[in-house]
Amino acid sequence: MNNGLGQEEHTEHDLFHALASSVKDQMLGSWRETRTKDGHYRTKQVAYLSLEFLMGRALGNALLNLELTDESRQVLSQYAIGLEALEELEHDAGLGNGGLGRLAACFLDSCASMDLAVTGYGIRYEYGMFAQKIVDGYQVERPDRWLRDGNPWEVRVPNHNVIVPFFGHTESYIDKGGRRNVIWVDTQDVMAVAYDMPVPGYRNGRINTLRLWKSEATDDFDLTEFNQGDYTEAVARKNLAEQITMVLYPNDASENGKELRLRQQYFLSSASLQDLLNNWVSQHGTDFSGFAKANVMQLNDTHPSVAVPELMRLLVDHYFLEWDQAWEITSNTMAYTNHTLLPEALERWPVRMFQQMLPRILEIIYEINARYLDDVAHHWPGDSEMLAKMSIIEEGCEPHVRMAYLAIVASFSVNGVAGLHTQLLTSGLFKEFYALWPEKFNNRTNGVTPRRWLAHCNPKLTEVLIKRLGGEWVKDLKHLHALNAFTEDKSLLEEWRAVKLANKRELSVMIAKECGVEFVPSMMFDVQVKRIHEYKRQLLNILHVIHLYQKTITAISEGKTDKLVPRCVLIGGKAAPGYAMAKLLIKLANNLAHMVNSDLDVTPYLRFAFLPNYNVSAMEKICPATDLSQQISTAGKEASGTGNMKFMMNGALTIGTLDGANIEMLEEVGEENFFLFGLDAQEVKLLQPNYQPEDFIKQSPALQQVMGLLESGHFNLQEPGIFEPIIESIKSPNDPWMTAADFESYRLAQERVEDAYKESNSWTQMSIRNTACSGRFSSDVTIAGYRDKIWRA
Ligand code: 21N
Repeated sequence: MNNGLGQEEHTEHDLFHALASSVKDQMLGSWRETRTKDGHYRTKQVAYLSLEFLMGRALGNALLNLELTDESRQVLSQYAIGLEALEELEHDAGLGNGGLGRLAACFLDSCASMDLAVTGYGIRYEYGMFAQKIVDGYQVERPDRWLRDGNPWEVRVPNHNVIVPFFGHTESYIDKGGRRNVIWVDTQDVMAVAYDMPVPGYRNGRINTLRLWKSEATDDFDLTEFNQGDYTEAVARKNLAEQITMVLYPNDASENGKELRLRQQYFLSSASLQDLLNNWVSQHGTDFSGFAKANVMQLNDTHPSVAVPELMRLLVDHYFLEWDQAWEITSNTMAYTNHTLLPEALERWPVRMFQQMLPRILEIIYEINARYLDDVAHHWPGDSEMLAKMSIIEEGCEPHVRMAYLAIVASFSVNGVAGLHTQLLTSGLFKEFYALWPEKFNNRTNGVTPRRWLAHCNPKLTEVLIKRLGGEWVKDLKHLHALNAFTEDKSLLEEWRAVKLANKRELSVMIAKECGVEFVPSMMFDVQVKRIHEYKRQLLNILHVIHLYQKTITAISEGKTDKLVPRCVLIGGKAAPGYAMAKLLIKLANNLAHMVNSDLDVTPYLRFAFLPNYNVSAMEKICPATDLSQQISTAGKEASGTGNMKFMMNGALTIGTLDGANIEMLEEVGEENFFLFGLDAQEVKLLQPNYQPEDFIKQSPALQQVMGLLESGHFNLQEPGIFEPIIESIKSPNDPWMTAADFESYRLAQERVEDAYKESNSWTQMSIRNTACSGRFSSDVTIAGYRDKIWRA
């Protein structure tokens, strides 16, 4: 191995870069071969279009997939730093908010590992997801300049530059053949420069590509302004172009409506489609008759759905296809994945914004809409209400473009991300579309890659698994089922317990460092890490910690502490910077943690920490060390969840509601190995109209006590009244998340957890069964579904 590590390398940081660069160099040959092979279009090419790719670190994953871990360790043995420590020096590529972005990253790993020709297209944000600091218990956001020290993985490929137009206006003319053509003129052009990142498959020689676009000013920008002497104006415009890919929007699960966001979406969509068409033309010329058979674009939510009218524009305006021909191609290449049912997350852009920024695109959307509404009129003759309801344009004093409708109309496939989610889509949000085109709708339950989320992040468990089962499970996770035969094997139980304990020890080192709280490995580790959102109900968890705190104090005063099951509770996650309630929940968690951890009578039984800056790399340490995974969203609100699967794979037990993929996890592992509680989606919907939280509070002495302590100001002695909005939300009949309604059921489920945890052997057996039954949640299974049922690749 050409390790590239010269004697002159001094800092550990240089060493990281040297190793990473050398690993990348070793991929270059296979990378080129993969490109050449796929360039011949023998198999279908898939473009996965996403505004987010939450890749995390690349080194450990690359070494695992390329089978270079041992060799690297050897090379490093002559230096004073271990491989794990070196891996820690890499900045996370935090180019995503949460589940949707991380799903895209897991999918890339699965596609490469399953030898599929899939290219990820995204944005090379200069600033990824913000870094979260906690100051006085409050979240403070810090910019994440992840490229500061350079990115050893990326390759700038300027020969793939394309130009993306903005603003201007349209004109039409009749050409020599008598055809009316449209040109979009006086545009402000932005250059898209491709940066490629390698995506190595698991030990199969394939290296796929993640192509990230950076916006730059075009070289000949504003020549007229220069000539008129407006030098400074012209240079200032340069910044406008470069702003587009400056920063990732950090509002997960809520639409934000900012103009710059729409510019990012169009920039990504246009650049990626131009790239795909350029590739096609260089191979086949301008005959597009075979294009739809050879290409498919998977839209990761509606964020890149402006790709629909953009593909029409390129085919009609640039390559002069007839509308019907272009529509045939577009509607046979687009596939749309929906990730949420929350109405506040559905993207709607003001028509006025399109008119200004993308005038040609708006014309095309109108044309698509007019033709599609003809179909609607045929299906529901005389029903003008239905026309208004299903129109891509939402009328009103400020008309909007409904992006989900645009995506559905143009796609041959629309999928949800878990069984319940898809069912709710077809029976609720999109039911009229389902009536019109039932054949478009399908479910693809999410998954996570077992390479990163088991083999890489949990080497100790991996060793145990390999010893018992061999290594096939890394490529086919269903093999883990064989573990079920070993649940009576005493030596396996011993090893399993020892691995969990060692992982808990490692996590407690991190928690001590990041939170200043000592987590004791012999205590139960109870974890909820995910974005902070009311629907995910971190509040329910916090209320339960308050209950445990009261229960512990009572037990101490009554001398009955022997009944307590000692536990360490961890919450982590980021709040969208503009989401006041989510930020207040973080403050409450931190104040509560301070109260709990400073009571030395309590800490033998209960400890509580809020982990700052939860991200992909933190999860790699957290999920192998977790005993109990909290998946407690209000039923019907969490589309799928994917953290739930990472915990299950690593042998955590789940306390959860019948929501998202939890339902399928429960199905796989059985009720006896899962702590189920709460209302189901239907019950939530039925209760909603006459919900009386006060009734639930009255019926639960435990919740009454918790509310009493919260309302007394016990957790905000120096800050009177600050938690009023939280207290109000629990007591409001309009609380859509119904926290009070599920509290008692949750508390009882937590008691079942304690009883189960006391029986160390049977707990370990349950843990083994969870890992054994997690095979269905490999993203390889999910991708096999996309491949066979959507892509036909
Ligand atoms: C998640 F700011 N959806 S993260 C689901 F405008 N949507 O909640 C989860 F740029 N993000 O249940 C599921 O497992 C996961 O997807 C994978 O399917 C997420 C939406 C979003 C909205 C706006 C913006 C950014 C992201 C912003």
